[in-house]
Amino acid sequence: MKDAAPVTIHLKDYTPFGWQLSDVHLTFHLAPRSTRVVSKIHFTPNPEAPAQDFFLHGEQLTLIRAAIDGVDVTPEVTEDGLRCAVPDGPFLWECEVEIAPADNTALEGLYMSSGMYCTQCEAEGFRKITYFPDRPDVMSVFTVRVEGDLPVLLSNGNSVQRGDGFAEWHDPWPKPAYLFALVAGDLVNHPDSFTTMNGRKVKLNIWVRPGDEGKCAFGMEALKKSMRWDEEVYGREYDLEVFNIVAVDDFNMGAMENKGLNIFNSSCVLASPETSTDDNFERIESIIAHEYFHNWTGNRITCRDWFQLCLKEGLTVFRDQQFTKDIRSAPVKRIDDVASLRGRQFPEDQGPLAHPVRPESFQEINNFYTATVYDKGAEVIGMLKTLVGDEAYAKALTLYFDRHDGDAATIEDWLKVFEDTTGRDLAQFKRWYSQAGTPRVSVTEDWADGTYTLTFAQTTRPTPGQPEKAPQVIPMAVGLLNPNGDEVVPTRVLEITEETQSFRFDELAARPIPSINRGFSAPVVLDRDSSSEERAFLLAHDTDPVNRWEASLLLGRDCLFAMITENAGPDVAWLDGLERVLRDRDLDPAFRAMMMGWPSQNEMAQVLFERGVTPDPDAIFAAQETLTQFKAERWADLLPSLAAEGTVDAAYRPDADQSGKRALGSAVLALTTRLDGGKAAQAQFESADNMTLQLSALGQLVRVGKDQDALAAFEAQWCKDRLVMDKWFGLQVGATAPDNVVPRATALTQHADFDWKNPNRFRAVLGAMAMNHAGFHRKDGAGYALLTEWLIKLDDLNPQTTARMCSAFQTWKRYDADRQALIRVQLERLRDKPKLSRDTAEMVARILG
Ligand code: 0A1
Ligand code: ZN
Repeated sequence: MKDAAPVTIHLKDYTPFGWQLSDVHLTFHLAPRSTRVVSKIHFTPNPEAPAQDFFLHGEQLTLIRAAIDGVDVTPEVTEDGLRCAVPDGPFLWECEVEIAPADNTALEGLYMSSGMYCTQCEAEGFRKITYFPDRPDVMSVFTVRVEGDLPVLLSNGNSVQRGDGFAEWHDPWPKPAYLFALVAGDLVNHPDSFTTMNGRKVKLNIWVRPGDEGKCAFGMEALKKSMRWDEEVYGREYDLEVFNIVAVDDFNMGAMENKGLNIFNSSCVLASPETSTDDNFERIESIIAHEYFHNWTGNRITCRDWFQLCLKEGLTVFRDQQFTKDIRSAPVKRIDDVASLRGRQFPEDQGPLAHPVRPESFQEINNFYTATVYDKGAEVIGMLKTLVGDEAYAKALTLYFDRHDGDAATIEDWLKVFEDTTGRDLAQFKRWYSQAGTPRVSVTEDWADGTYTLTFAQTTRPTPGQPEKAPQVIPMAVGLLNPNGDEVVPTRVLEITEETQSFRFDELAARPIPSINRGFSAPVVLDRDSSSEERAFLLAHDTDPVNRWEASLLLGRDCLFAMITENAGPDVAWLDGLERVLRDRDLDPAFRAMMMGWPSQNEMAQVLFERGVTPDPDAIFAAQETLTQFKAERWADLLPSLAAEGTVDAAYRPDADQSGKRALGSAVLALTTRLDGGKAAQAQFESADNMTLQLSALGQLVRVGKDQDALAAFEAQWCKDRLVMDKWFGLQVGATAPDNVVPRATALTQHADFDWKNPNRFRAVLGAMAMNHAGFHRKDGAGYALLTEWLIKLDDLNPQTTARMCSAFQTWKRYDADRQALIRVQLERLRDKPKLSRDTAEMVARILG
């Protein structure tokens, strides 16, 4: 906690650290409130650094002793570190500190979760473990001795020695402190092994609390698939004798790629058919892959400073997306990723929290683990690959790994390997890293004498700190269809570089229908006045699955818009087009399930706002309800056969095939429930033998308010399973009618099992409330007040999770003056809280603007 004025750190101020660290030796004497950490580090002057004071980061540490070359010294200790006079040449630094992991509720540094010791050091948590140059460009070889009376004692790298009450680990790969990890506790192991492409046998372990060992098999298979995939697709081999994964219950994020010792939020690794949904399985698979892929993109090549975060995160997300496409359905995964980008990143990029993929300043780096850095960062890499082609991409990546292995690199280094392999000048492309905001591309067309011309005009609106924007390189994938629905010009990538630019297609027999931004080749907002006939045509004929889905989405938006603003009825032409898609048994059930979705309430609020109409959350909700009811009635005859297609008789498998079918089944159940008042849902709930079916049925019962018995039965069945109970807490707030949201969330915060210090449980209730659009934005402001009350409470204990959840308010300027006033009161109440954390203070200040 800081009372002093916030310090802003700038990318332009980067200077290297004055010393290099040849080796780091750490000894931990574990005790819940008095852990002693002894460090021995050899420092050598860094010839490339300017002269500077010797400063080591350190926070919330009690210094016991410090010595240089064996002689005790008395450094000047401040709130954020220590300064000390040091010799001109190399020297040995020795230091002992005391810390209290049991009192560490921020879950950063060394802390305790369900009786076990664990660490989280990214981004700047190592400084809460000992005094150290805690910055990613300071890399060193670590040897760690852990002493404690616990059965399992783990750290990074390879095991060197194990004895009674101690273990020693050595990691031969130089790494920054943020990749350090230690775990100690009473854990059980799910072991396996993997033989690498060069025939080296690697031990694999997933460590969990006793009782959870039955939930590791899926994660282990996902790990092995990831290891093989990275060898086959990127030529990357694993580089230690052992790869450990540990599941912990209290964790701020999803998981962490510590070298050789990945630590996971238990919700992101533990899975079983009875307790996890198909979506959980897919997410776990991709997170395991993500963390594993970091071993090369993040660990072997790390970031020079935290401004370069997208260097490892954008690339690793891109790689995990590729992996999921390869092992599941590529079109379905792409549509999922596009939907999530639009749902999470676009609001960020178009609101007060907008920042470049590579930010230029921050106060608290933890606030920049964002959808922009991760997901837009991945889109930028996808565009680069589209522009240079697959072969050049592969060559550039090989050069990247060869040239920068062992480096703390920058975005400049990354782009240079592409420039060197392709001869392209990427100066303009680099704007994707430096300019915030979603580019808007408007399209006009012209048709004369067999020549069809598309003209694109791009603009990006001002974002905080960036009033002016320059044109970006936009790879726009376009295909043309003739009026019969045949593809007359297959997908071609048009490279837009100017503010306004035209592209001609000659010798066409008839005026074509364009399919633009195929595969969502660029993360832009497309502005095009197309008729609903044309959209219906693309919905029926487009060969690009993303644009087929998009066509339906746009029709859905217009339909809801007219229903909300003009009291119009549902668009029957759209629904008939959709029905034809749903009836097409040649189409993947997962794709059809996606086509049954439509713009979320949150997305509709944005659409209304963009079109100059102040969104009324109740009206949006009401229109969605009317539309759902209408669909259910209109498709009543179709639903039974779709339900049959969505039924799986074989034993449960969480693969793409079965989960696609179940997704269709669950989309159908949502409509059936409108017709039978919940009968089918109740039957499914009672007979379900897996969590996917059980939870989708429970969701429908909650939706129609027939949930009392089912919720009680579910609680009785699962009260001992923390992760399943998170679903129980979340669903009854997330799926209920708007009026119930705040009363239910309030009641649940008083439930005996509402362990609010656990981030998963806190998010289950308050995150679900903030995501229930009409419930959160109720007119009297009770949703805003409840969230703020809890954020104020959590901030003292866990600033990181508090700050992340502030983004629930990021879209506040969309709403009417009354709601804005109510939100402002809450934001100011949060801002004025005594001892507000630096994390939350920065978020609130940015949102208030
Ligand atoms: N690097 C991890 C995510 C992560 C980031 C920060 C954390 O604590 C502040 C924890 C995890 C990843 O990308 O998976
Ligand atoms: Zn990551």
